Amino acid sequence: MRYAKPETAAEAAGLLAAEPGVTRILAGGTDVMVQLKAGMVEPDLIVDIKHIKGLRDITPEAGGFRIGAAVSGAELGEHAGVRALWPGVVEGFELIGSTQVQGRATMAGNLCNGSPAADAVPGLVAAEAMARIAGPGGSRDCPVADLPQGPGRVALGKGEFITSIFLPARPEWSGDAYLRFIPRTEMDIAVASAAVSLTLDAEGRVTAARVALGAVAPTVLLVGAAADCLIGRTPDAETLAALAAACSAACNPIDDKRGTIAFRTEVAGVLARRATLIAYERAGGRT
Ligand SMILES: Cc1cc2nc3c(=O)[nH]c(=O)nc-3n(C[C@@H](O)[C@@H](O)[C@H](O)COP(=O)(O)OP(=O)(O)OC[C@H]3O[C@@H](n4cnc5c(N)ncnc54)[C@H](O)[C@@H]3O)c2cc1C
Repeated sequence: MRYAKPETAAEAAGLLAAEPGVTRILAGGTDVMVQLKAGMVEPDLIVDIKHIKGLRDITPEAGGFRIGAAVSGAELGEHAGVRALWPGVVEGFELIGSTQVQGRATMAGNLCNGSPAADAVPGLVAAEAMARIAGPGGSRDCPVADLPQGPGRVALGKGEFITSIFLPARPEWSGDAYLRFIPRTEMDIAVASAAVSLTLDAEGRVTAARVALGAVAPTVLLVGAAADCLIGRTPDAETLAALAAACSAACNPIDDKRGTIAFRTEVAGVLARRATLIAYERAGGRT
């Protein structure tokens, strides 16, 4: 197993593209080191991206923020600007692991590990976040929502890796929120989760909405039918019941010791309803 510490994205992409064997990116290492130790993977080449210029930066851009792929949960959580603009994205990422894990784990790593239960991903999808991807052919931008392909699989080509994630600007009267259900209070994997991002008009009616669910299908689900229930309305009981039903209808979960299909399906709707109310309040709406 070889270890490389490139200083540019082009160098990293070149190394990854040229390696015929198994490659892994080392960002925070909170998944990859665990997998190595457990013998789940034995890469021929590990490419550490933490030394590439700019990958540890959080940069204001076009009213939003560009977050380098090596920025940790702790670094993001301490950034007042991102926290104020996208509190739901930050709270999803901050639920990951412990203080130690937060000091290392990255959002791009959480996304690229490909877990259907990854806590950072629903918030990013609800936020319409864009991933900037470097590869042997240069750089491209892709919606985060289009990357997950199934457990352990993401839509990245040979030699490609994420260099940053862009969280866009948002209009006045906007808010987002993320909630998950776990059987204990921390250090567990989501049994179901929901992220909601809303924009309101001056009367408190929803003008734009995105609802994303985690852990209830092979990939994160963007539930357009749930968002449609909110448009033009305030989150009254009838609207929230319709939203919860749309979320439950979209679920296609597994049945395992941590949650049955029926439980996950029900809880996804409950979480989406509750996250909607939090996002609504953060957007300045009054319930
Ligand atoms: C004790 C513990 C508790 C945890 N709790 C949770 C939890 O509650 N919720 C949760 O969602 N997760 C949890 N996790 C997993 C979480 O820490 C990881 O998913 C983390 O976010 C991955 O980021 P990383 O930077 O550590 O990735 P790494 O481990 O460095 O990499 C993970 C994978 O992503 C790939 N990768 C990394 N960065 C990139 C990139 N920029 N471009 C392309 N591919 C890339 C790597 O090749 C590798 O396959 C936990 C882990 C531990 C050890």
